Amino acid sequence: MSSVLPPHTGISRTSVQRDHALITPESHVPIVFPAWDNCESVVLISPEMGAKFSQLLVSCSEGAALKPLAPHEELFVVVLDGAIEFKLLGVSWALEKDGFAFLPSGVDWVAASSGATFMVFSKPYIPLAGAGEPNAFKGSLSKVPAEPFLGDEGALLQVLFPDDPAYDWGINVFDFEPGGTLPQVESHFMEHGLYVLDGQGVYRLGDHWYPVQQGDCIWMGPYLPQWYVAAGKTHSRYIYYKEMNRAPQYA
Ligand code: UGY
Ligand code: MN
Repeated sequence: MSSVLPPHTGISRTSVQRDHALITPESHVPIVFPAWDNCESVVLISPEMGAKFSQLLVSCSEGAALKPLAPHEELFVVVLDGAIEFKLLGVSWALEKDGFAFLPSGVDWVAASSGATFMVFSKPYIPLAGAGEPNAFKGSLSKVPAEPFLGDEGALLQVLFPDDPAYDWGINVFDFEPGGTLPQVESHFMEHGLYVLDGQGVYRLGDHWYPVQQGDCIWMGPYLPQWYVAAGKTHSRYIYYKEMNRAPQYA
């Protein structure tokens, strides 16, 4: 996405605070991981800023080859553009735009792409006695049903993970009609990592109100007061990470 900010002014909408962060495209700094050939990654959220998970925006070119960066970490990948093919557990998964996959920790996988932009969420897996092991799965955003959030038709929610305590996190997509809002100012112990897929709005994060738009990323730490209004003339959509199915001390 092109920046609307004038060059050479030192101005950026990026703001990193103790309990939240807004990371906007003009401040992205891509890096190359040795295990990911022909890929550049922007580490949008990481434990370095106080989060317990990571969120990466990855751009791959012709001949890209990837394998797990940290084998103890579970991964969720969603394709924003192009295509990527995963091989794991004896199967091949070809993901195109809107395709997503969950890869459990400890599973050996490789991926190849001739060009793709995708988002990765990852964290160390936290087991729960008696809950079983999470399985790999795949899907497409275009096929997951959207339900009104708390009965509000202006805020539709897609839940991408199975409803199963084996999974210690979830990824959801919110689709707001223009003027749609989160129904309450939320404050909860679970963290969020969020990426705006479409449109624009205003996000309340603690005592700050930030204009946000497609391409922006937000980290919300535990208990951060949060609220959103879709402020543009079109729908706005965001995808977000959330801890699930674990008591606070383990989340
Ligand atoms: O699931 C959630 O906690 C969600 N309603 N939060 C958010 O969108 N900031
Ligand atoms: Mn929330």
